[in-house]
Amino acid sequence: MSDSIPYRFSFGPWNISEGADPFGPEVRPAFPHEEKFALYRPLGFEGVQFHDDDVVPGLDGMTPAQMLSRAGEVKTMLGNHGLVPEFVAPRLWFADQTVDGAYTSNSESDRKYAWERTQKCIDIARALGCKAIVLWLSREGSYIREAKDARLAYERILGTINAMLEYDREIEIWIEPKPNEPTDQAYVPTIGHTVALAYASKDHRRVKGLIESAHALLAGLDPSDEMAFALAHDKLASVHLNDQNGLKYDQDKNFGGANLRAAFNQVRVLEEAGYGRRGEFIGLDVKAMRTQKGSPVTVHLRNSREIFLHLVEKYRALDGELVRQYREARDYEALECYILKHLLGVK
Ligand code: GLO
Ligand code: MG
Repeated sequence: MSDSIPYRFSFGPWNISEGADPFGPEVRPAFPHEEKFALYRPLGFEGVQFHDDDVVPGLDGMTPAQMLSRAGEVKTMLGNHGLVPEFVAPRLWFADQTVDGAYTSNSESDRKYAWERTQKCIDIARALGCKAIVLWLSREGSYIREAKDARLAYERILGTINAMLEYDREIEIWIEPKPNEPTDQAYVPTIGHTVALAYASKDHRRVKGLIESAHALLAGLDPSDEMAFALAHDKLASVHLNDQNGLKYDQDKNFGGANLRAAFNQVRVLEEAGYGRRGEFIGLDVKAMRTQKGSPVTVHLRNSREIFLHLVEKYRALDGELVRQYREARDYEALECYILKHLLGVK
């Protein structure tokens, strides 16, 4: 496998996990956050994805000065490890005030909390030297449709995006769509919704998308087509590559672990568009299996990165002229057979 392929990889500290699920105890001891950063480079990763409270734990109870000083310390620590922050995301799903959503909560005071928290997240990102804010709109949705005015909810989300663009004129907002979990139905379920919100915003050039493979699959969509849609609008800011075995809970499986051909097609679409040449990261939002022994468990990150690079090589070894001829002849039977044999490594 060639490591000369110039892709930059990232993950978030939550991807080294305790193996929790709702039906049993955690199976691995918590691994201290601060010690995770030393693991990135040896695993082949240089980008760190953060939630605001990954950078500044307990930020709700801090003064702005305390918050910014802690963010400054993390910036120095990243530099010492040769790492860069890819994005910071406001964690709008743990506080008492976010039980019913954040920007779309029915409570005015809770919506105020969400906005203040978002401003703090932006301040933390800037103190860290990072201009990208990811919005995974976790609880913006409903469990029953009558609970919220959905039209108003979309207006509130757009209003927040515009307020963020005004609050800091240099940041970019990357929306990570997801159709469900923890809510029954989420308000920004697909990249189509994200791109529409971007164009409706006051500065669409600064509003983009982050596509997670599993989230697209949960919406019943093909991740490579979702990526192609965003790329066609020059709105693919980042990806969370992983995999998902059908319509169930969000699995965050290893990239290619459920459907190698679908993983190949994501790589193909990214390669065809020259994704990464402007510094975009290959983010891997993968979780180790609950059954895996050890602490910390990081093999899933190493393996997913390796599979990605193997698939890049597979794409580059594809006979593009043959593909072109099959397309022109509308011989998709032959094309499919060629692709499957190519993936299997047989002639
Ligand atoms: C959950 C999401 C989550 C986000 C992360 C960054 O389903 O994938 O892991 O990617 O919170 O915003
Ligand atoms: Mg994700």
